[in-house]
Amino acid sequence: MLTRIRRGWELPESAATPESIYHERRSLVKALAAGPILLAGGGLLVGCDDPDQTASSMSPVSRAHAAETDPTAELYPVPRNETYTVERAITDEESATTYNNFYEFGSHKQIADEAQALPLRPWTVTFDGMVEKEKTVDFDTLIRQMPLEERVYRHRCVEAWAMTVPWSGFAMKALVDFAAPLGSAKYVRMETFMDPGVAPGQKASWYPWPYVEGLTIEEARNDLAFIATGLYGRPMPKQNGAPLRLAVPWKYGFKSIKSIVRFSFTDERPTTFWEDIQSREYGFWANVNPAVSHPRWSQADERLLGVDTGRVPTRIYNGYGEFVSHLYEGLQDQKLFM
Ligand SMILES: Nc1nc2c(c(=O)[nH]1)N[C@H]1C(S)=C(S)[C@@H](COP(=O)(O)O)O[C@H]1N2
Ligand SMILES: [Mo]
Repeated sequence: MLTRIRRGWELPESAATPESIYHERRSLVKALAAGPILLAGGGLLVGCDDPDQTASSMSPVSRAHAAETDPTAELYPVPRNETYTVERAITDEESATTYNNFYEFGSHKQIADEAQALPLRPWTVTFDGMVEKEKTVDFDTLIRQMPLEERVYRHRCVEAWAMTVPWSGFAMKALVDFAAPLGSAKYVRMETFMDPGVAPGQKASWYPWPYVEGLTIEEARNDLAFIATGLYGRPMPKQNGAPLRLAVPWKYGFKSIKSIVRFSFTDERPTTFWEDIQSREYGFWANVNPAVSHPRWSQADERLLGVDTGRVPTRIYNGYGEFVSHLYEGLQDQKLFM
């Protein structure tokens, strides 16, 4: 039996590189003892710190542009909703599309090349559980029924790095209305695609694949909860969670599940991917709070991707308290900030 071990992104950035190499070597040794884990494409599931391993003639950003052949490309750009404009500078596109967390493609940040293997069409989205009528719809049909807009949001990873990016997409509220949940539904559980043939990380059996996340219905209907289908005025790059991913900017980044295939409505709180791995460190709520440290590092400040300005203070609810703090009144006894 493999022991669950800490993975790269569970570490603060300062410690991530050396420790993840250490842990991943250990996990590799254990995994090899349990049987070979040679992956499709000939790679081994180990920390990939060697830049040559991800080098290619075409940068991920160029490939994001190549997504213009996407059948939804003509929908972009979409009008910006200025309600959510933030005071921070927008992160450069190169940083936001080349420094990613997407464990399906590796437990390191340089997964943009590997993620290009993900086939995006056909892509269906299933709505099931406590809904008026279960249904599966084609993404290209679904997106055309949604009120598209652009929102500039801050994103705060639990590892204490942050970015500010223009997402295109639609309010999650519109998707919840489309799903027509029953009045008795209390949570929405979301699931990422499952295809170890294209996503070698999913061959790692010590993770509870597929990636699962969840929100309460009230959170999902909150104005800030957003389903992102694009980035920087174009369809979503694969490495950022194409064709649709969640963006809940008041929560740590791991809540913002990528490449979603299923929305299930339920009256039971779903167990999420990271909660399943390490519930002492990653909870269901995961609201950003600089005053509540992660068990292994401080959450007081953060590093902005792509700039060299030093660390900046982290804010409660990542600065979005005016929109969301009311959701948590009366829940103070719960672990709202992990
Ligand atoms: N399916 C899936 N979704 C995921 C992840 C993942 O590994 N798999 N990583 C999460 C984490 S930890 C973060 S910080 C964000 C990163 O999004 P970005 O790569 O677009 O910055 O995606 C989140 N969504
Ligand atoms: Mo994250």
